[in-house]
Amino acid sequence: MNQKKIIFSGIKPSGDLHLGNYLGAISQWVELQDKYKCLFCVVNYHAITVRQDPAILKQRTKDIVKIYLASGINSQKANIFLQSDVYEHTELAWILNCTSTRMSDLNLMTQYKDKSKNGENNVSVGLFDYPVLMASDILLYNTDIVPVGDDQVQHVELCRDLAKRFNHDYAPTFKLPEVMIRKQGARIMSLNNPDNKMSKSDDGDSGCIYLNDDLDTVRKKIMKSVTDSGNEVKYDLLEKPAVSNLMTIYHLLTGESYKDIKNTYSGKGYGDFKKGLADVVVKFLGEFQAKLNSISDAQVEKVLESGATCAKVLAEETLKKVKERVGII
Ligand code: AQP
Repeated sequence: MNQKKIIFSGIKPSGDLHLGNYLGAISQWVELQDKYKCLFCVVNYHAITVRQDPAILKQRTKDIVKIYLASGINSQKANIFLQSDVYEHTELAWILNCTSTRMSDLNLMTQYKDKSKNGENNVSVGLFDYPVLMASDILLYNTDIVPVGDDQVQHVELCRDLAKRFNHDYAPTFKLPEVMIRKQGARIMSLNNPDNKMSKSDDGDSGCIYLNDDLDTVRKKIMKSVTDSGNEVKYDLLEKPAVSNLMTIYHLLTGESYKDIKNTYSGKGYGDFKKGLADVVVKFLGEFQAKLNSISDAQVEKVLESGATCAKVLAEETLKKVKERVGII
């Protein structure tokens, strides 16, 4: 029998989701659900690596499930579940911490370096260790492919290294997952600064288009976005990183090629292009938010209950094997 390959990916409820999360990750997942066996998780234990308001965290966790559903992820085809409903994630992370992870591995992680640059005294051990929990998320399900934005590539590579080390030190146990990133949209940049990625925990939110932003705010953010020197609308990452980023958003939401976008705005300048982009994003978000508002809390509960039950079957099997190898009774 030709078994479907397994896909795992997740998003942490550490803030409201933005267009980068949607274009870099979720929209890609929607395309994959017909071809692969997919598990899409809300990784809420990752969110508490930085301080969260408990009530907001609970709400955001459920809101992400609504976002998955509104984006077109079909819970009949893909398994949607919460990380905290399957305790095997945290248990495997502890085992991998002890058996296969070196401090030197985690010291190399650039995301940790970026997030702790204001001083390690205020940074949790969890933030340092979170790539190991992410490795556990992936390895528990015999994952073949991990579709992510490009900020997560280094963490998937670490996951492969930990799996190889465990397989070598004990016995073949884990499958080695491959990373999958989109050709375009793997790193949507801030509207204020094309050197920084659009991020949930960005200081100030004007560079970030949130999926739940009101539509007037979205229009204003786009009209205020930084552009590059000159006035020609063309895709050129070196000379025009800001305009190229805006063109990527336009391209991904409309399906129009960069060449067609350039031709449409030829001789018109940045102002007209931004107006056109604002129309595109507002249309997309208007429709998206209408779908989002039609999803009930009861629907979310139901999806999560069956998602956790299915995920647990796979996770238990892997963890049992791992504990056996390590000698944990
Ligand atoms: N700007 C982005 N462009 C493309 N993809 C992105 N992703 C995140 N930002 C962009 C992808 O979205 C998925 C979920 O990410 P996450 O929630 O696990 O955490 P993250 O990568 O750290 O995302 P944020 O928004 O930057 O969150 P904070 O600010 O809380 O750290 C991943 O596949 C990610 O690559």
